[in-house]
Amino acid sequence: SMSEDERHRSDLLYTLMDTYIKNDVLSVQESIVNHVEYTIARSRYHFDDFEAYQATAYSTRDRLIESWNDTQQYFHDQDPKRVYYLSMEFLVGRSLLNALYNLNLKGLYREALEQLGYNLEIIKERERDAALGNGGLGRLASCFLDSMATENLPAWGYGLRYQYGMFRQTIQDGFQRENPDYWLTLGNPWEIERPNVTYPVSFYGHVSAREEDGRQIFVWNPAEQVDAVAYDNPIPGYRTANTINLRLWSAKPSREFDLESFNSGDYVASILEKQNAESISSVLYPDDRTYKGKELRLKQQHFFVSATLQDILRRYTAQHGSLENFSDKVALQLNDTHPTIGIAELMRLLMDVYKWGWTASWEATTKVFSFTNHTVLPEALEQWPVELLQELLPRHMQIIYDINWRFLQELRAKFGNDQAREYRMSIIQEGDEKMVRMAHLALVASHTVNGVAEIHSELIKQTIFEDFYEMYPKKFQNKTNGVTPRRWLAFCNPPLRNLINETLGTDAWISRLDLLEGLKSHADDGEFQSRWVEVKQLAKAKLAAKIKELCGVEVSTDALFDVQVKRIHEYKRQVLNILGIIHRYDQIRNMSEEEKADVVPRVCIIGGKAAPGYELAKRIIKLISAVSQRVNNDPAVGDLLKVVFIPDYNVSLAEVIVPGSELSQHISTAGTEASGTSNMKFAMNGCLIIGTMDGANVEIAEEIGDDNIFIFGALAHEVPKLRTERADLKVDDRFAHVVRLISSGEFGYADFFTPIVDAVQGSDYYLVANDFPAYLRAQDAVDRTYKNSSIWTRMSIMSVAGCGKFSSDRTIRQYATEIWGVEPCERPRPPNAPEGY
Ligand code: B1H
Ligand code: IMP
Repeated sequence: SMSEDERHRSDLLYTLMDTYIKNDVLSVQESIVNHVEYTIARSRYHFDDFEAYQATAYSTRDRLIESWNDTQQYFHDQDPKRVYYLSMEFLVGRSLLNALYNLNLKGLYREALEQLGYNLEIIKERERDAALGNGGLGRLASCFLDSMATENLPAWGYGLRYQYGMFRQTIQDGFQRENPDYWLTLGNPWEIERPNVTYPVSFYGHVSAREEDGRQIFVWNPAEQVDAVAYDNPIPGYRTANTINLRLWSAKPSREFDLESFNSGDYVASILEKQNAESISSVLYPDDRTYKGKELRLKQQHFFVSATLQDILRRYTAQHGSLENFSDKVALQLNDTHPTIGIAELMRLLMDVYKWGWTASWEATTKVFSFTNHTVLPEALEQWPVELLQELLPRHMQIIYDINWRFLQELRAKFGNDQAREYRMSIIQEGDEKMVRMAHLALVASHTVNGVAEIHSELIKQTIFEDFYEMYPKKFQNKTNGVTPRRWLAFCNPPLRNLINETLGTDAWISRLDLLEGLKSHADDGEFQSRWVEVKQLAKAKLAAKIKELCGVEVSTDALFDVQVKRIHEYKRQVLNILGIIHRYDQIRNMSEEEKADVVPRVCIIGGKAAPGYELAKRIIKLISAVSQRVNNDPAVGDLLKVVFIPDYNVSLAEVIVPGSELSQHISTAGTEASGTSNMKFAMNGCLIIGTMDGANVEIAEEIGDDNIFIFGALAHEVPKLRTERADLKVDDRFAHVVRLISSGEFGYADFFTPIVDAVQGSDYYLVANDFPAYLRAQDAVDRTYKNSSIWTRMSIMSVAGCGKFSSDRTIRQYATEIWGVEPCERPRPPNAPEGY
């Protein structure tokens, strides 16, 4: 029953928009050239590769916006239960090729650009990585977004729009230098600023109480207010019409100016002080897995969750008229404890703003939150001083005390009067400096807690969360991590993708990774094997060129490419790797020419960032550099061994390194690496793994078969005892010898390396000495196997064939059904959408 005018308007809009952007070469060219001229304001007759990249990105973004708008409209109309993934980190990497591939437009754009005189493969390199994360935890969040979009879940990600992402690492003289990553300087075509989506976020001040209708009402009178502005980043699913949203918050001076400071006379000083607000979202903390009690970090956390929850509540009430049924229709996932202050913030919003009582608020809060733990390392567990919380967020501190009081009541009801237990489990840690244990708050208020690999999920029940497991056994789950097979196989390794497509006769495996199993029956086929080897050689050549470009070292693609790339941390044991390399070097230089003829040549590739304040990790980088200097310039070694440290390891480098690797090292002390996700990426690309029985390695071995992986070392349950006995360990002679080479100055800088030497000779917390002989044995097995190309290649094929489980699509489906209770909501393809859209 539209009026005539309405129908006319609707017809007009339909004609204007019904086209969607046309999928023919000329239309794509038109769109790109239009953006050159009208968006970036360059001449269509002269634009360079970077400008071509920008215009192509804007053209792609137009399509994303169409799909984003229609998907959000569809979610609104269908009104399914929604899930929000709350994470302080999203390690996005580059977006151009990912978007074009997911939209199935890569070929079209390549052709359109080619006729204009540009090469897509070249211009895509001009995109800067969005590095809004540290490592595995942040990249996992980005893989999850890709899978949530692909699985058509009504989901959004929420995070912070840091102006400085993960620092850029350079190596000077073998030492790490940190350079700021001001990634937004040249603009970011992928984001849509929403100046009208803005929320005030408050800090400091005091709480007052008053009676209202016989109830106590608390009022927080904050002393500082900052605005959060939304930036939307469209996340397209793979070959679906759904595009979901990653909403990132940026801090801006509050629009409300507070009269007091402005009337105090110094206008300019007041403006400058307001400008400080922007610092809240300016920089990503680069401390991976170590908690530092920085006030600004807590401000970031509160800023992030407060804006997010206000946004979610606003959207909900706008659609439903009230908050009724809120907790049936919304799931909130906490990525580690970093957003845990959101529990107190939701309680505050429900009670103080929406005027709900405690019971209703608590019921809703505990129904919506679930929590993922990513580490058992004690130094990573977040604890905020009560004093700091009290000052920064007085109302939240009050709520946390109330939550704790009720929790302790529950504890007494269940276990009677058990002081020791209360002391251990309380959300407040007593002592000289009282602390709020964020993990305990998350555990009490979440309906589910999960670990990120089987072994890790078992360990948290036995160690850090033992008491909570006893109290709430049903809350505990496992969700083994996964990675998106789009970015990490299909898009980063086209030759392998094509070979798999041809062999399986379909590309359906790209969204149903279990289908890779079909490769098993080809594992022994000689002809297939030689094509497999060819594919790997292509990727090795690309990696070799990268190494030449970044390190200036010429490496032979006939050598075995052996890789360890990840954050530098003692628990990941880059030291075990480098000691093994020194041992190999020492052997080679003492060999006769005859013996040398038998050596499998190796290129040892190491990369990763050390947290700027982590001294020992920085010394490890210097040690690797020093060893590589020595080895690469020793004529007695030649091509038999090369050692390179690749600077500034990041997502887009990983996309070159992972396909080009043949052996990758995941050698953490058993029980320390919660999961690892690069292990999955390497295995998926036919790279064999040398690793310990830790994290997801355990499940990878199970899936691909333990004869297809090189496993060594102490087991997690043996580690505690080995630590107590470490002082009495009779260390292997070869271990003593290589350590002596370092301390005697063989690689220079003997004094500088002393803390490394002391760490492995002293308490050796990560049991490097214990695992050294087993590690060398495993490396021998690697060499022996590599000599038999057919066996090696078979193992490589079996690795890929067994990787089905490690798709983040599987992980996300499990979260959806076993934790969130959300279902797919697939937007139907528009009837007038062009072919392949
Ligand atoms: C992981 C972190 C982490 N675990 C604190 N914990 C951080 C902790 O900035 N912070 O304060 C940043 C990161 N990251 C990793 O998560 C695990 O070590 C990996 O084993 C795991 O694969 C990954 C994803 O689950
Ligand atoms: P893992 O710790 O080896 O499992 O690596 C996790 C993932 O984090 C890698 O596969 C990369 O995608 C990503 N990553 C990006 N930059 C870094 C970094 O500097 N250190 C570690 N991981 C990184």
